[in-house]
Amino acid sequence: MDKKIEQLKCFESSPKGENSTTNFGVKISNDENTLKAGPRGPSLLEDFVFREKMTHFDHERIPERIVHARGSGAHGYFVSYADHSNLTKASFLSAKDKKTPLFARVSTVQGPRGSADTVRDVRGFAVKFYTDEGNFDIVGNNIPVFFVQDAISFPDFVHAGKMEQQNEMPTGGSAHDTFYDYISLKPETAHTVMWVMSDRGIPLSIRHLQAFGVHTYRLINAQGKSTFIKWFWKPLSGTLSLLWDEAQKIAGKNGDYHRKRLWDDIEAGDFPQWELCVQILSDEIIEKFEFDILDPTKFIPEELAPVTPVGRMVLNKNPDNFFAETEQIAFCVSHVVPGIDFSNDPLLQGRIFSYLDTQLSRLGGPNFNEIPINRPVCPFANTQRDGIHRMTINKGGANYFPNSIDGNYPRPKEEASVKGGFLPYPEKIDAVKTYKRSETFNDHFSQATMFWNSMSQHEKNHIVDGFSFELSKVTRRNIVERVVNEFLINIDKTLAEKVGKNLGVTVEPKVTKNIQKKLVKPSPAISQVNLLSGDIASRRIAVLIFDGCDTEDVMSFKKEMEKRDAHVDLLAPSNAPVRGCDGPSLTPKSSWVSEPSIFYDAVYVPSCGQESLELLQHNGDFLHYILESYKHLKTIAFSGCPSIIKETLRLKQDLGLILGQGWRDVVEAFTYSLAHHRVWERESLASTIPA
Ligand code: HDE
Repeated sequence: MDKKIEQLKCFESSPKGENSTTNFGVKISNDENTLKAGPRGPSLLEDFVFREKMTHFDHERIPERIVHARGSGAHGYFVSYADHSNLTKASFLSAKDKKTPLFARVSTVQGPRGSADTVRDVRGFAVKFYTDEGNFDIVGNNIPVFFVQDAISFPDFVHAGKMEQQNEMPTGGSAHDTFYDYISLKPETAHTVMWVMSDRGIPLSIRHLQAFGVHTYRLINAQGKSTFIKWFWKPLSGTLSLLWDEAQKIAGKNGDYHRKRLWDDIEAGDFPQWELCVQILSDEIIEKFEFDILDPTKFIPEELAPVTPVGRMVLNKNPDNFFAETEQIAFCVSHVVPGIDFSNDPLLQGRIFSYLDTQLSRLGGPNFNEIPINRPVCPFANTQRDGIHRMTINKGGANYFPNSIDGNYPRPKEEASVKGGFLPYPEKIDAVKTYKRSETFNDHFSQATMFWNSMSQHEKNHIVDGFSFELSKVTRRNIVERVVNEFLINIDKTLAEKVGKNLGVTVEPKVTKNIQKKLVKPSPAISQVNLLSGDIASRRIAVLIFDGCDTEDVMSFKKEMEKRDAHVDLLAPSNAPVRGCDGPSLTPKSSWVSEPSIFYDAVYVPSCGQESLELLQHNGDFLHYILESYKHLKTIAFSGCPSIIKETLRLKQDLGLILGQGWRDVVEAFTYSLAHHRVWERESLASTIPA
């Protein structure tokens, strides 16, 4: 068992076979009636059992995170691929196969705790490594750049992006006036806004997210050598997204979609995995890079600085208690370990302060490090004492340093650099205090344009659709016009024209002062077309079963897909078992209505007899299932009954709409198409489908 899980075990409580008591151990004799003056009389103040229970309940909520309130977490571990001590003395990277326990939490940013998972938003991706030299947190996002360059702008940005102050709308979305007002007045947001309006803003699931540390950090080795790096998480399942229509429908049908998919995969033993990579920024690369490595609105294309895997993260255990673990975990950018250090990125510098500060109010005081999920697995000691909910019983006479009473303990490690104490990189600073921002941060549009130019045609279409949808919700016309004529136009003329056309805005570019633009080469590595996993492992397939279907065909297809590590669910018109044409009945997991096509990546319809075929042709739920899957560009296979496709639905057969006689006929084409995620060639035809 890993060290963290072992540590958490000490705090577990499972009251099997135990009688209930008050929190102070007094056995409770009646837990359904308050103490009253007679059965019909008033309740008595002396009823301490009732008062304790009710008081606890009244205080069961803590403030939710101001951003990233909605999140899902899991335990896991990290395995280092090698001894990376040439780069860093961080102990978790010091040996091949070294295993470190961790907890990861993935979140949306804007919405409150109860908001839907599939809204268009940035996703937070925070990982706490419980290393043997202290906790190390990488608090990253699924987008490699950030909206603003300096931490002092963060509160304004968040106020503008979250629900509007007068009416708390919209919940968890950026499609509103204040967001677009702010970004169009703040050109440095352009690059990140492009990523959010792209498919990256609507991920398929948590295991399909790429993630990034965003800022430049330093790695320091035992010789004191510093290397600038960026952190990069690459999902082994590929980087995949939903379609916007799908994302919106899922938000209504199952707000917990991402949370559930992660939970179910882990319960099924299908553990999500990512490679942790570093992008090493050698002096040569930094020189070639046309932007400042301290500017968090810029990212360094993989084509310029390759991304080297240093280890692998596996999420393999769901929390036992959401509040105790996922809610109370406290990520802090300041949690670094020897061998890792910060850069002077002004956004990062502000974050080093903000995270610790926010935990004080969220978790109620300075002892949040003692909450089980936050405790390091290595020993810890210092002279900090007392405060709300202090749990440690510090013994001995000295709560100060230096002291002569307790042998001068606790005291810092001598020769810290050699023996493992944290030492900052001794960067020489000789500067004048100023509020000025570096001029090397001035180019706000070149990389936004590069992002656009790196997209495939369908990805570009989605960005146009994303902006058009969002801006159609903005009520103030002057803001919409400003977005088109002073913001999008500086990114790309076609983008501005297409969005302008959809909104009825004439493109009349305003001359924006101080626009400096460089021609930056596209980066194919950021197009999701190039980020497929190449297989169908972990993908979800709906097999539609019904009275009269061929059960042998169903079960053989299911087995074939499971061999390829896909998840297969049998779904029927209702939750009742169906009768197969050949005798045996099949029990569905659920019904077509409660597990609609939007929850799946592909659909299979087994062969059946003529009688069933006629019933299917008149079953609205069935026809809707197929049409909606078709509209969402999914792989669909019919191992018989092609007349439904050809005559009833009049759909055009394509690479992802596979018709055959029996499962053997369709299985390879089905696998191939699903491995490509969606049938993009179908997109314009699919827009004609009324589903
Ligand atoms: Fe955060 N951010 N942030 N952020 N952030 C928080 O800390 C903040 C930024 C990120 O699962 C808060 O514990 C400032 C960038 C994640 O618990 C708060 C600035 C990146 C999470 C905070 C930023 C992030 C947070 C709210 C600009 C990606 C969720 C609750 C200077 C690199 C962690 C909390 C979790 C959460 C502040 C910008 C990622 C208020 C001041 C850039 C993943 O402290």
